[in-house]
Amino acid sequence: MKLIGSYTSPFVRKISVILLEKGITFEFINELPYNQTNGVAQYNPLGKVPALVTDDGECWYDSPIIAEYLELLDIAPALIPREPQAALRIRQLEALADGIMDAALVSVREQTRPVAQQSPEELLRQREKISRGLDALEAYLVDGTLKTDDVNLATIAIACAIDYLNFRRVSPGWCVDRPQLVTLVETLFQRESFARTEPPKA
Ligand SMILES: N[C@@H](CCC(=O)N[C@@H](CS)C(=O)NCC(=O)O)C(=O)O
Repeated sequence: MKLIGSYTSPFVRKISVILLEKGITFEFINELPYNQTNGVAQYNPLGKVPALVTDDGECWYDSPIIAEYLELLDIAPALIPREPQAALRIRQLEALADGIMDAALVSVREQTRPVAQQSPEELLRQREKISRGLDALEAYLVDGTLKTDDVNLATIAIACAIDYLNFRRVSPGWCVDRPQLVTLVETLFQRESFARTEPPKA
């Protein structure tokens, strides 16, 4: 299997962690999707990473679809429950974490523009999405929908999203008043799959 991605993408990290947790061997093809010339479009017409190429040459994108594909291989540990309603809940929480990644990514891209062209309103809009998303996740931990020692698709996505906030210094105060979320991600960060996929220090 080949994973096409970049080492700093939280979406790619989510898939790398899943592959490592399931013990699936893969080759990492490093592509930088924001570079003027890159090879991503041959795997995903949208030019986004991650993309996964199977040993049969089939190509899968984007990250929730890749996660679903990997789950269909039926390799332990299961990261999505079998019961449809419970599975839907986990996928919705994954979508929430992915949305936090999207908002962080938009903020980072906005801040790469010359200061005079940056939109403070847009940056605020994205910060508010992140803040509401994190509050919702904390509430799911408080009401028991999620547990701080769960290892599943949702918690993996959440930890990847939060470590991307740390890495890019977006919403640096995210941990204030969100103690359950802090415990969840600190627990996950101790796993080998997270240690091995830490984004490179700049
Ligand atoms: N919904 C997609 C989002 C992937 C995504 O936005 N990837 C970024 C890197 S973190 C990318 O490749 N961006 C390139 C672009 O937008 O042109 C997924 O879950 O795979």
